[in-house]
Amino acid sequence: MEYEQIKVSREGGVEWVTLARPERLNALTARMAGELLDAVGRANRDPGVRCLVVTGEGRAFCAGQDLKEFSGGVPDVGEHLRATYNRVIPAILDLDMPVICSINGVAAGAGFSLALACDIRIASDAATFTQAFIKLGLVPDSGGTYLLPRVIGYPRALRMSITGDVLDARTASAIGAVNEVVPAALLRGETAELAKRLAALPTRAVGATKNLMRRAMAMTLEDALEAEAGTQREMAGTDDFAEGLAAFLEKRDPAFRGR
Ligand code: LHQ
Repeated sequence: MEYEQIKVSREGGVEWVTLARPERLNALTARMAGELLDAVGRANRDPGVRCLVVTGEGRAFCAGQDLKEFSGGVPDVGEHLRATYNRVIPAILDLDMPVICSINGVAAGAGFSLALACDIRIASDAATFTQAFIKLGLVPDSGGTYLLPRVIGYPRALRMSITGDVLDARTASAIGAVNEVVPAALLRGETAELAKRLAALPTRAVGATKNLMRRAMAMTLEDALEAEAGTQREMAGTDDFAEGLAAFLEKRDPAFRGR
């Protein structure tokens, strides 16, 4: 698939996916959602990719749905969501590798949801966050009702969602909406460094940890213990476990290969 609205580039084991409609603050379109889905699927099938970074070009991360696309008439919004973001968000959550969202500017509406679907959020000090939906008379979508309460807790998530208040990066960090905040000029370098570190991890165990933890949120302890036992058995058969164990016994750093 030819990409028109995103850019994809590889640095070592790290795949950078950049939303690339800066003149519209990287607002999402059906086309962009299709491209994101394609890029995520390709990364997951490529054993050379062991970490994915999502970021935005220009001064914004993502302003959510491109509202100008609806100037000629609003489509069946339910069908639009099912065909677009409802496919992209689970694809990111299900990626068998760590996903960093490098938030370079405003993350609004579905753009905020996109950031919430990633595993680690690193933000520029110029970034802002808003559940913009309510200002349009809409409810959070693209996983906003599911992900935000899990990330920052129900009371804060509900308040953000019904007020549409804009959080600055420092506040977002204080309440756990982002993992870290760095000066804007350092964002790319800090993201690259973190991504490189994550890409050197035992990728299968990282992917399985994501999967287990997400499922465990809706499990009993007994079921979570059983799921851990089954997955751990699988992990104990990987090359990376053999390497991790050998490195420990030989008192050296492990060299994981992601398999
Ligand atoms: C935009 C957008 C935008 C188009 C800025 N679209 N052009 C909902 C409904 C149905 C189906 C599926 O999904 C969804 C999910 C959603 O995501 S709903 C939420 C949609 N997003 C919003 O409501 C956010 C709207 N934007 C804003 O509130 C502000 O633009 C933010 C806070 C993002 C940034 O504010 P500023 O930094 O002051 O920038 P600006 O407002 O001056 O915008 C710059 C340009 O970007 C401007 O265009 P212009 O031609 O006037 O220079 C905006 O119109 C355009 N833009 N967001 N979502």
